[in-house]
Amino acid sequence: MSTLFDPIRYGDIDAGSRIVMAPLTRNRASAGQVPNDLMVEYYRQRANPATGAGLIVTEAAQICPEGQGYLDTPGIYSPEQVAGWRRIAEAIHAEGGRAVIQLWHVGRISHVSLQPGGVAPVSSTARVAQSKTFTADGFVDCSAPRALRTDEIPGVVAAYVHAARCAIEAGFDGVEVHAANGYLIEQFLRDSINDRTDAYGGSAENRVRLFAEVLTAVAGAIGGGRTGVRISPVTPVNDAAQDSDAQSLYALALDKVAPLGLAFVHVVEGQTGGARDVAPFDYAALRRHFAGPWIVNNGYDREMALQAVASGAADAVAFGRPFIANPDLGLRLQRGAALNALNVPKLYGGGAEGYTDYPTLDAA
Ligand code: 8OZ
Repeated sequence: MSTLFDPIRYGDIDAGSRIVMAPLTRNRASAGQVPNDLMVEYYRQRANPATGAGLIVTEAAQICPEGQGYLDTPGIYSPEQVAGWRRIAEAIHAEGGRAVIQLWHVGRISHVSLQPGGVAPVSSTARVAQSKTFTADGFVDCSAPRALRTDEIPGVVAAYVHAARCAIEAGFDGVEVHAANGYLIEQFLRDSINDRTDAYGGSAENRVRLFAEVLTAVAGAIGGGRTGVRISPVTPVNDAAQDSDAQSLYALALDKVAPLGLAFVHVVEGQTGGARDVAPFDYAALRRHFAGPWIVNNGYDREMALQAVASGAADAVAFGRPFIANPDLGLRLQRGAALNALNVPKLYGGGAEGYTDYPTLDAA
């Protein structure tokens, strides 16, 4: 029987505990979407597996300029970005930690002001998302997208591969492909969004094609044991209405990637950052479609996390907002200590305040 505090192996990645730092968008990258010193310090504070996370999933990083949907999010495609991330990987490893970069393409959750040349963002569809994004002018409506042509899809897959290679070049232990939260891959998965008539739309078989092609290509480039994936089968965020049969869709998606021996599957249960019971879904049934480590996320407190791992319902638990406010969350969970409050106005953008200034137990 394992506990939350026991080591675990995710494919080729050995982690010191089953506590995972969830990917968290913080909008603090420098010009050129390059990671900076402040980000190095933020990750360093959370990287020691004895006090922080066993595995860090970094904030989502766009795989190409077109993949950006919010102001000041880091990229993982240019040499300058790789150099910035390398300092983060080194700091995490110096603490004994492990980390994967989350690979992100936002699809239609973007704005023309963030797109190269000010053109329309791309998606599975030309229908606009009824959602907001954050730009230099604050919160704005998402721009109307353009549906990707079939002959453009290999280029999107190639961008994921390039970004995955960049993550390894930067010294990361692997990547997590972001297939959740209403972004590009989910825009292809769900029949509530995908209105294509080509080989990437229509049947579930067709709608899981991009998911499977991206994971197959990334795993082929850097190894399945260094490739994880995050899914959110029923989240409604970013105007992702429910699929007509989410249970079958996500089972098929995992069946398609079963041969890859992925490092982990990371599941957001319910509405990302919100209600866990937003729509019925049998996560235990879905898990039977993946043989490897199963990371669960969304609103887990200490008791729920201890129980999830002790019962075997999950192999590991990812914490999001608790890790923002508590760099030593691992230690606090071991001791059952109180948690710091979240500085909500400083979540997205800004400097050190609400980012690297949360006290540890030792400092308190
Ligand atoms: C919050 C704000 C902006 C982006 C996600 C990458 O939901 C995000 C995100 C979260 O996956």
